[in-house]
Amino acid sequence: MSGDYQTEFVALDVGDVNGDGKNEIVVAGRNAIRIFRKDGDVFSMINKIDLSRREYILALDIWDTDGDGVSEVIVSSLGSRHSATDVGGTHSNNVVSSFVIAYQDGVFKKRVEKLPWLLRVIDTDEGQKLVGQTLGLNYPFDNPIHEIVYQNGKYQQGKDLGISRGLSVYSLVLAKLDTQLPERVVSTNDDDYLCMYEKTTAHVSQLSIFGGSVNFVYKSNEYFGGSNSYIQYYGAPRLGETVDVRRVYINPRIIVTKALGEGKPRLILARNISPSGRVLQTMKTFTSSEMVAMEWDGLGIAELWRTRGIGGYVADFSFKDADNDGEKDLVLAIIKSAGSGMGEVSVIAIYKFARL
Ligand SMILES: [Ca+2]
Ligand SMILES: [Ca+2]
Ligand SMILES: [Ca+2]
Repeated sequence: MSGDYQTEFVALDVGDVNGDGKNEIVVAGRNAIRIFRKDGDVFSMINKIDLSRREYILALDIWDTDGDGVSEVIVSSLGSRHSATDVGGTHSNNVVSSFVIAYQDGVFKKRVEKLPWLLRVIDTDEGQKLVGQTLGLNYPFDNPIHEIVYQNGKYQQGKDLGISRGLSVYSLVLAKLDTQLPERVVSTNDDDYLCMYEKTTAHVSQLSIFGGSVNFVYKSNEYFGGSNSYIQYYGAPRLGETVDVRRVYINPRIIVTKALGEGKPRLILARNISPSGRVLQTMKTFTSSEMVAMEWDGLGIAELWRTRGIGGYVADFSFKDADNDGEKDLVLAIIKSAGSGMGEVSVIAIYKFARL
């Protein structure tokens, strides 16, 4: 466990971002990125990159986009066309302004900025892919999800991955959960249920009645994910409502992993727990959480294990070797006091996988 940081962590990932052969833990707040190193019992911050107050970071991934052996920091950010106070505010002011930080000549710098996609590195049956989704006009996640490739010094939109429009790029994977199954989309939906869909370019609203569509193959009974991070947008007023400003929450990532010596993939998910339930769309207060592993049991996606309750809200997590001992660790960005009005206190927790 790291010390306390008086800020709200929003995203975390692990990888070798400076090319020294060891992994770092990279954590984003709303407009700063911190790079940590875990060496034995010593946990230290080796770099902090302060960004403009106009940035509003939504997500972060570590991945080697150009294949040179050193990973880049891929950051999804919303900028504002207007004042900083509008950032993350009304959708009409939102403009996606993502960027990639690379280590060059001994310093971390923005390699490219103002990328138009909400970006995520997702697990697929063919390995990890960088994917992107432009911001939808009526609903943030209405647009198709494309692979993003790095070619000739530029990030470019590649092929459409056949993921239903309407699904968020941030909380999905493409997985063959059993050898007999095709690769399918596994995603936490807006209501925080875990869903599985066949690949299709149809909008998810056309598939959204479970059992009513051959493409909608599974929906969980339990909640997963849960987030305090959101994009606001204008939607058509619903019956009985006058306010048309909506929030869509950025659900935490889903990770696919395989246990050693086993062929069957499993999903690792965060579950943030709110004493008030998930009723109030505009106020989610999570006071505790747990990490859950799930696998396909032939009928549905069943729980394998879960951690003990965690005293805080999990903003993001990674399952990579964070302390460089050769074994993967479950690394969590935890906010201990989200929504308390007392100011945020964040910590990084590392669970040694052997102990799970
Ligand atoms: Ca390194
Ligand atoms: Ca690289
Ligand atoms: Ca480790």
